[in-house]
Amino acid sequence: MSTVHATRSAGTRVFDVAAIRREFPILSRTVNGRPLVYLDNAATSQKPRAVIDALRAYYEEINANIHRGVHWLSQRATDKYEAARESARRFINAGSVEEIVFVRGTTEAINLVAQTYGRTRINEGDEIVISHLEHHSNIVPWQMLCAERKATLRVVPINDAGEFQFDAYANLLNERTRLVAVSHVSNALGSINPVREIIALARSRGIPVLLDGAQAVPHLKVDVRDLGADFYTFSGHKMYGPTGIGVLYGRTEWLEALPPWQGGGDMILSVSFDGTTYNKPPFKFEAGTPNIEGGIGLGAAIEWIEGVGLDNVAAHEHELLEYGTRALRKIEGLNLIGTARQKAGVLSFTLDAIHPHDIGTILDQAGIAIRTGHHCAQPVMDRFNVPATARASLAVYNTTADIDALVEGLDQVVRMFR
Ligand code: C6P
Repeated sequence: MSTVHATRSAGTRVFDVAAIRREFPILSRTVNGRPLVYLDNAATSQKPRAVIDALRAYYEEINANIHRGVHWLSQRATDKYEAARESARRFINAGSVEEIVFVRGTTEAINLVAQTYGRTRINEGDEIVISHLEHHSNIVPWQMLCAERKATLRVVPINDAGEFQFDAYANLLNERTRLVAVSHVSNALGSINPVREIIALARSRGIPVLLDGAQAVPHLKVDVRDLGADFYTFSGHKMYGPTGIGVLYGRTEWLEALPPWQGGGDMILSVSFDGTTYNKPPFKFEAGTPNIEGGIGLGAAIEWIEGVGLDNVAAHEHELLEYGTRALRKIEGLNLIGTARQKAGVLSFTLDAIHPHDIGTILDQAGIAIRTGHHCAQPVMDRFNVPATARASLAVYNTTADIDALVEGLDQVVRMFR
């Protein structure tokens, strides 16, 4: 467990963001001659020393293939990798480690469900319900599946604030609905969806629910059992861990019932030319040598977050979001897109008619990293009649000084274009 950075006593919060920042080596670098201001955390977060050290220690001390070797190194590597699975279980409060499938990331997790649940449970005339807020990863796999299975995709609308329309959702559910797949938190707007209610309604009608948790787990405490989710997906790289590793949580009854997706080593019990028997979950879904360093790094990231405390993360980011919202609203011509009442640390905006790519390029000259474009959520852009937005997204190491730098950078943008 890493250093505890924050404590709660008698209801007061002590939160040492400067100490947290010192744990992220990259945050002390300069970019274009200016101190780095990193506000592109929804795309990927930076990594603390604890994660970088865990990756290095794996290669320097225990590198070996896992689940296969009787030798000492292989056993140490297997133990570390499986300990990370237990950390992931604890992190989202899954019932058992068998419910934690390691995958490449959220995209692969959703595709896995589409290829297993989808191909065996969805037939001609069936319906899948998603929302207008989804990332392409939670749209395209379902479109591909619907084309193959002759099923229909139904889309829950959002309002002008970027909020999920619950009544419309209730009206979309019917006896043909076979799955609800929605984001927990929107990457493009930051809206936090009412997932508890979404799940309760679907499950009361016997419909399973997949939640895309890519933008939720770094920012708020997730308890998959309390939520009642059937499937929950997330990516390590957005939560201070490495790229190329993520988690598909699936309830035991689903993972036992569903067929494997990819075939290969590790996912079998025995193979002969007469047939193959499959391993039990989660290994049934983990063909081939996995991302061992990624799993171990994800375990380190989870321990690091637990050391800070997700309540502290959420409270800090909420304060910053409010500070940033107030500051951006003062800029003439700036239009905040995504003003949901329940919102995570995302500030998406347009500024006059200035193209977001120009905004991003000018900010970059000042060492400020934001994302510009459609954020892999083109239907959200269409909903607000914009081709793209500029998006600043927050993490636990951001400060009000970062927001001030952003505002100063935007003033500079305005000066150049007006
Ligand atoms: N969003 C962003 O800048 P992967 O690439 O598999 O780790 O995650 C895909 C994904 C799925 N769902 C949501 C809600 C996401 O935000 C993302 C990734 C990044 O917003 C990169 S496009």
